[in-house]
Amino acid sequence: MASSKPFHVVTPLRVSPHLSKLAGTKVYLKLENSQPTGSFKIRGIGNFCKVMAEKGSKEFVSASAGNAGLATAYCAKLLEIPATIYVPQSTPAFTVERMKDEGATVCFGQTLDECKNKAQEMVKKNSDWTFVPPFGDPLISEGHKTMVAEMKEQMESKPGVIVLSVGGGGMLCGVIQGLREAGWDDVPIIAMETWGAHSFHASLKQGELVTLPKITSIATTLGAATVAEEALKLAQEHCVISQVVTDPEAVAGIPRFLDAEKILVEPACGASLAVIYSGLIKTLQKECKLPRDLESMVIIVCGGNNITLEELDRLKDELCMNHRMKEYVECKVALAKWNHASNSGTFTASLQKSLGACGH
Ligand code: PLV
Repeated sequence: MASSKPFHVVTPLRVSPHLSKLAGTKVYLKLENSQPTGSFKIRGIGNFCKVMAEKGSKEFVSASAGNAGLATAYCAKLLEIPATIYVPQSTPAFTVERMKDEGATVCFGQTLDECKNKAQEMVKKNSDWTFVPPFGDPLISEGHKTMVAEMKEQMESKPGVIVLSVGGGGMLCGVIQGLREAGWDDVPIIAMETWGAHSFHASLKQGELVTLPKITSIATTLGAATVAEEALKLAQEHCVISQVVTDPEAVAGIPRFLDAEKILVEPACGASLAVIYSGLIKTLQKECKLPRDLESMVIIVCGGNNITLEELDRLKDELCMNHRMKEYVECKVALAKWNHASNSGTFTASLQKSLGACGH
């Protein structure tokens, strides 16, 4: 039965000497990875499920890339309400297993959008069932807002900037609303995404919602083809610096962060860490988008379940293969051009060497 206590816990906020040294400013980590379901998602989803249970919902049906679904399964179990979670095929087996361990039924779709359609169809047929969205509901923002209220309690003064990752923009909405309530309206936000999951960046640039034709990033939990309308609206009212990194940049910091902080995170979270590991913070300071004497920054360590050491190795291999393939194609194009120009049809030693270096 629903209790008055929230499902999320108050997470630690602590300084990272390792990242502070690299950034040249005091870096705080808001450790959302320490939530019971391994990511910040439980804050918003927990609030949503609690309210829906009070309204008499008899079953939860969610569509998620992993973390929102696990949060739904966890809350449903505590509320003694059955849950069905639709996940894209790309969701790792160990995340699916964790959802099942919480008692949920797991079904599959090709993409997150397909999962959403299937889940909503199921709910339409049952009037007392509830669709639990991964983002984009005021009750979800309401839950995510608590992160900022906690920061206010935990910090002596307001942060110079907050770094967070954007998928559908639920966390962004909650943080902006939380900043308003805390009287920290002037704290800028760096909103991080990866190319191939950059629907927020594209929308902000265009000034209207943009739908990506396909999610191609390996940061699958940032893979919302379209962000929530509210996220774009709030971002247009607040100082939000939208930045996009490559998949290799999002992954490169993960082992370094693990070594230094003993915390293993998903690429979705690696995108936020790339602000420091890829030197973005210094570029933003040089471009005067952030003050040079930045007093402090908070990185929301959003966490995530779609990662293990084995999965990290697999991702690194996949990225390396993609990189090699790109180099191979570039070499082939150069070769075709050369052949065309010389009309000799023979391989040059140097091009052969280049192709060899690409592993072909
Ligand atoms: N993940 C959602 C939506 O995916 C999901 O279904 O789990 N960091 C992590 C670890 C996340 O799991 C997510 C969202 C985000 C960041 C981005 O949060 P959002 O969607 O509120 O911007 C597509």
